[in-house]
Amino acid sequence: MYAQLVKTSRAKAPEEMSEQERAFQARIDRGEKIEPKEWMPEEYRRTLIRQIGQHAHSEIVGQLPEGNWITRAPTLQRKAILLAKVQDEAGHGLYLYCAAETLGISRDELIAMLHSGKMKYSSIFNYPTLTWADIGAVGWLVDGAAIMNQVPLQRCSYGPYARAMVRICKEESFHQRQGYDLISKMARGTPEQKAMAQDALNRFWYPSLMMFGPSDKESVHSAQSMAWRIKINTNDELRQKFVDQTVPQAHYLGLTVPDDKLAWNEDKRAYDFSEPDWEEFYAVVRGDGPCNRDRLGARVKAWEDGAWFRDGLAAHAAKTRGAKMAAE
Ligand code: BYC
Repeated sequence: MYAQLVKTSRAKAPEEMSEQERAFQARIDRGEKIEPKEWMPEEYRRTLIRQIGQHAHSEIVGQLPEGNWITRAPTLQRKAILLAKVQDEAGHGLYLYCAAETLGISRDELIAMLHSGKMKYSSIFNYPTLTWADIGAVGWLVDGAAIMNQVPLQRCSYGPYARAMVRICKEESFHQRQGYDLISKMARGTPEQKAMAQDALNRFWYPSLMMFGPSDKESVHSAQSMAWRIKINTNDELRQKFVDQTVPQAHYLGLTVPDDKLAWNEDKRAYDFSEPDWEEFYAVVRGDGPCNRDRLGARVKAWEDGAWFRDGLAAHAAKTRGAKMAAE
């Protein structure tokens, strides 16, 4: 069902397309939405399964670094907020798995591919949350980067994905706001709290920049995905927007972005900044990040521990169906 795509850094040219593919591309160019039962090129379908599946997995795995802090939240209010946020992320995973299922793949298949390492999830969740300030940094930076990437996806060409994004983006903005609120309390707190906020920014800055994917010249899928409006912006465009939005927030909080080369460039009316360490990025994506084994191990264990419950649900559904049929 899912296969690794042929690596290509360019979009298919019109002369390489069949008549049907040209008509499909014309629909996309007119801004029409593609719906599940309509004809689509096989590669379009597979690209969507890859991206939506990876996005869904990111939401589910993304619960782990924050879930880790629910029992240690410093106040009842912070605990309630964090609980709501982590619960939202489970919901986002569900909308996205449902959107992927409209493309003819089951949730079980997607989850099996996550567990076997065949499908990815966002690199960011392979970094640990070491202190309470990290929960602020995750909301401020990680959710901030996520929104930057997801707002344009509300306009993507595939109807179910675009519609799922509308609700997800609304919830993500609450997530980002709570992170900013948390980190500002820390940044304006005691010297020790401010130091924790700075340390969290130091550790999460570059991993957050990596969330947008490799630089445009290394991005294998961007050209074709943008032609199909599965992606609306390039990785570098969104990374730049994120830096431009976040640096003034850091200044306002009295925190220092850990980048000696960071400077406002009046000509381009945007910041110049250092690229993340791409070797580290690829190592994390390959499975060699600080927490990859723990994260995947936790997901696999949760799946195995929940087998009795899924079996119970399936047995109950079969019984109810049987009773209904007998009554008809
Ligand atoms: N991490 O050709 P490229 C959240 C892979 S969750 C891992 O540029 P593409 C949240 C990429 O898959 C936010 N892998 O790819 C949840 C490809 O490998 P394959 C998640 C990455 O797809 C809980 C290769 O590198 N958001 O918000 O055109 C708590 C080449 O890359 C990453 C989404 O998933 C990465 N960061 O562009 C808090 C958004 N980047 O598949 C928050 C939807 C790249 O060929 N996804 N790779 O083996 C997208 O917008 C795009 O898929 C990406 C990558 C921009 C991420």
